[in-house]
Amino acid sequence: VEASIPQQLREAWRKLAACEFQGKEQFQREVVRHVETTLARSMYNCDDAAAYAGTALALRDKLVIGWNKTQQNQTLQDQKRVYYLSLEFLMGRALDNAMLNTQVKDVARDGIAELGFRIEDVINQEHDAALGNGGLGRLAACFLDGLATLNYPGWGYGLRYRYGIFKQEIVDGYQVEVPDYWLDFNPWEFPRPDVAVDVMFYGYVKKDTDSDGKTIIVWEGGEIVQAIAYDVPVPGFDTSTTNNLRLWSSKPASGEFDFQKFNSGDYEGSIRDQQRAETISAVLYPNDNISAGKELRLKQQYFWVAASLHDIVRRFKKTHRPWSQFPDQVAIQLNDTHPTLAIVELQRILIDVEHIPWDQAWEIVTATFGYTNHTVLPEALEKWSVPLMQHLLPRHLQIIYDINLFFLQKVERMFPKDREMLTRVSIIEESQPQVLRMAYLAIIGSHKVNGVAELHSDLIKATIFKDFVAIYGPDKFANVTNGITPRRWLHQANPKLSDLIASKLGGYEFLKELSQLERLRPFIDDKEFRREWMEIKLSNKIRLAKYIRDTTGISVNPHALFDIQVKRIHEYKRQQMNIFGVIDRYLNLKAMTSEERKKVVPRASIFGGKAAPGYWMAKTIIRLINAVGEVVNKDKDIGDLLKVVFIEDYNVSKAELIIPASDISEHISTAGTEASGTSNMKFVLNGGLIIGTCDGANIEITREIGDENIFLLGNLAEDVEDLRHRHRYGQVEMDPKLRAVCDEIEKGTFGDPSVYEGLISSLTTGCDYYLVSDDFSSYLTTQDLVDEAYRDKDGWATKCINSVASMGFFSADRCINEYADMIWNVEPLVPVK
Ligand code: 475
Repeated sequence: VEASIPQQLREAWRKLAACEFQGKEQFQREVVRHVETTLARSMYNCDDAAAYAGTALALRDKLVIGWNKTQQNQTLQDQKRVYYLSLEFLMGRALDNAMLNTQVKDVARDGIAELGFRIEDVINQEHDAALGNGGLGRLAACFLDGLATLNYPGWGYGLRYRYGIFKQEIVDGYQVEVPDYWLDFNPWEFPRPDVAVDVMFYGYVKKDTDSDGKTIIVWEGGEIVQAIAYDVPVPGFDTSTTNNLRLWSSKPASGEFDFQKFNSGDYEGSIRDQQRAETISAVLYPNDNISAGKELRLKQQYFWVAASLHDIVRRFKKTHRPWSQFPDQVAIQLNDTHPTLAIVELQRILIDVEHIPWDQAWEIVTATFGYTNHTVLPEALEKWSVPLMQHLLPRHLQIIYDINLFFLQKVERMFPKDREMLTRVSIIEESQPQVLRMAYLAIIGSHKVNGVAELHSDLIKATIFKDFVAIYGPDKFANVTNGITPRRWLHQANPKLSDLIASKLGGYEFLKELSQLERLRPFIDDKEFRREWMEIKLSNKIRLAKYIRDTTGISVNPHALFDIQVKRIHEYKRQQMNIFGVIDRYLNLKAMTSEERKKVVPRASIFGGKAAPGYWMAKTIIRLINAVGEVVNKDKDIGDLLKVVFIEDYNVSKAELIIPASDISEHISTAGTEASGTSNMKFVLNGGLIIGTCDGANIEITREIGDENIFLLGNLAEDVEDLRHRHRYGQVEMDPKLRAVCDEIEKGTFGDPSVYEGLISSLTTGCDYYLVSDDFSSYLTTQDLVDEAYRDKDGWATKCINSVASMGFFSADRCINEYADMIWNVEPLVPVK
């Protein structure tokens, strides 16, 4: 590559472009410079917010240098890259993570203290980047951290929503949604006005002839919206590699607004187009595991996919390679079916724009894409209406028809006479109106399909994608069990535990090679080590108890058993079973004599999580949790023995506070419904135990840590179908304890019982689809075992430490390496100095 700086001057340039601070003083100088000049403030009006801004900008300057070098190196090395397409990136806060990954936190803590601030207060000023709903979006964020840490040339592509997931407020026990305008001050993004892509919607398709007289297909006459790139640096841990997350923002293609309309007095009309265009990237759809099928969502998907592919193709074309080499240079991973149109868009570019024959083009396409499935819930499987697709993307619909035709021809050759097979596997479902089954399109257009935990990967092969296994053979389907980044979820969230582990293992290597946690085992019998370990747990519980008291006024005893369930509120996750269990516990306590009560293990039941705004049952569950809290927490008979807390607005930064404080956490989905779960891994890695069903990654966690270290309960996935059948035919007697809980609610103990009618009828007339009544008694017995185990403090500590020692497998790094080997075929690069 050509450099604009002459050879003889480059050394001087390099010296000035250093990735690190030259000590504390330089850090301080940079912070003060940014506060004084970038923000135009002085020490007389520098508050925590300004100190945050100064610190973030000082650090950002350093990140950018590593980022530039990485990008230049990746261009020079010209190796295969991986692109992770995800509609959600739930990044959380960036400052602490950037300080830790670049190892300047100590310098920053001291430096900022001498300027009059506490680093914790500064860190707490940052707004979460909450461009995601839950598991799927946070997984994408952990993957970016893993990719950068392992020096893979890997980019994320997403949407730059103006509003991330809503903020949750609890008013009179109910969830209220408040918009999350997070872009007020965001030092972590770089607008790239020069990276702009025109994206077309609507229009018509016509046949034409080119200059050689060949027939070509032209899609034109549509509405054009412009995609502008915003880049976010993603620093790896203990490496100079800083990868890129590119987020697209929408704006009108032609200037700011319509001058003609403006001049003719139609002021409102003049900005209408602008608003229409900007609406595309305005807001994240707040549904987790639900597909709403709205036109605007489909527009978001195509807008993002078209801009990203244009970018990827442009980068490839700069290398002047033949098209056949595209899959040797590019791997694209589809994070669920949300980006499935990328398959169609690449095929369109290859055949309509590059004029490559269909078969050759299709070979390139399928060799490029991999598809990850994250859910088997029927309501989450995306199906787009054919008339909507026809209207919005007429050329893409034609291509989908052709993909389907060639696919069905192949299936017919394989299974002659099996007409039902053709109906079952067709991309088009013959409903009114017809709909497109996006998961099928994703399978057909990818070379590998994976689930996210063993059970889940087996289930998709045996159920929703069964026919496709028969067609393609089992090798097209793989499992990559999810993982989490130990940098954020141990080192950042639980610095004391990370430091203790490092002191025993002789450094922080384990953060890059998590299986080294095994080496903790010899210390298990070391009394002092165990004491320090449990001391740290207590201090994390005190930290959370203080937060709870400050925000809710509820005081929880830090010595109580902290029982935590934090995740999206969903019927399949069964927060309902948890709160019903809490009511059962309350009833038992009320029935005890004061002597009996003395023997009880005090418990704090802590909940957190958002409900989709339109999800009535989920919102009712939140209401019930708060109502139970109101009654229990002020009951003088109960005191410290039971507290019920709902933490408002659960998000990534709150997870960092909550997870290290758990004694036990709940992962109690109906067997076969939670694809993996990732918070289960985070809790165990932080020295908490779990109570859970045989579902998702719980099963593999059990295998790794041993079944003596986990509290498993409930029916198995293989029994679910049968149980549901029995419910439908009224063959299930309700568990008496569950009946008693329902009666208590219906009596009005927790306020107007009509509020909770839906919750109760779901178990009775609603056929109890999530099988709460089938697992309830097992759940209660298992909770008793938890109490019993917690009484034995030493035994408990042994379980916790043993479990942490066995968690190496669940690192996002292991997971990324599996994707790289099995699906992407990409290699890490040697990072630049
Ligand atoms: C699973 N979101 C977790 C996690 O693999 C798993 C679907 C449709 C529309 C909008 N959002 C979605 C999901 O499907 C999702 O978040 N799935 C989750 O993916 C990572 O650990 O078990 O529920």
